Amino acid sequence: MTEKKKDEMVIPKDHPRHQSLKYRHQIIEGMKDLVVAEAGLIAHGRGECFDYILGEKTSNSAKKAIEAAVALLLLSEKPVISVNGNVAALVSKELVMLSKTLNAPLEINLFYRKKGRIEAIISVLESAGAEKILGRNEEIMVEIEELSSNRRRVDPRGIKSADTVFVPLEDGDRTEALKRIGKKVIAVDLNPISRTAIWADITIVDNIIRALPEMIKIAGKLKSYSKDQLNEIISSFDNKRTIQDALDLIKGYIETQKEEAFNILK
Ligand code: PTJ
Repeated sequence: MTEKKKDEMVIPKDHPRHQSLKYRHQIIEGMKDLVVAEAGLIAHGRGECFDYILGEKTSNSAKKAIEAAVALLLLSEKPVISVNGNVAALVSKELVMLSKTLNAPLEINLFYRKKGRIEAIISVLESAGAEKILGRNEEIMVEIEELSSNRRRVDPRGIKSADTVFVPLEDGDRTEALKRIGKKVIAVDLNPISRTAIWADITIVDNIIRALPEMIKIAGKLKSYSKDQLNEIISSFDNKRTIQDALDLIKGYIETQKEEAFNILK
């Protein structure tokens, strides 16, 4: 983001929703720069809403999912990290760091393929230190037939031949399609009952903004683990439990907030 743009969006540090407003502005600026699709603003708003009712922090259950996700990525022969506009705008540096730590390439894969978006995202990732970015060369792209959206166009060196695909926040049809063609899927999604969340092998119900730094931290730790230790983490993980925990958390949060609200309203 340029200095001028930063000045335009000064948010007082003591504002109670400073962090949230900061990321909103990143998404808005990202949209002006073509990094983020117009619909990305709506997706972000939906995410904010779920984050709010999850208490805006990484739950212990999400931490377990993060650990399992990192273990699976470390054990995979050909892991790949899929990048869309929202994640590029919000966590580009973290994407690059995670990609380097796990030796998993970044592949740009978009739902809305407006002209200029791929180039805009490449520019953001390169500024964040990315050296190799897949999904940029239209001539070599192939299709996943099981998928009808724009996301069917994938890089033969990346998603097409990967055994594990990490899909940070996105629409649901791709996870289903990837599962049908035998891929392992790890997703980050604040909505625990989205199709992505339900279909993924490992669902991290958390904000991408908190989940990626945590993944980088855990990757640093698990890199020295043996295959047996990593397998042990995966076999003791239960994704159904993760979804259940997130829904319980939401129920509990709403109950507490209801009590507090009615204390004021009475
Ligand atoms: O850049 P493109 O063209 O590939 O398009 C990206 C978007 C996000 C616009 C596209 O994939 C889309 O429309 O997604 P959906 O169907 O709106 O789904 C987005 C999901 O991500 C929803 O379940 C949101 O709750 C969730 N979400 C939004 N922001 C975050 C999030 N999950 C985690 N962290 C967030 N910050």
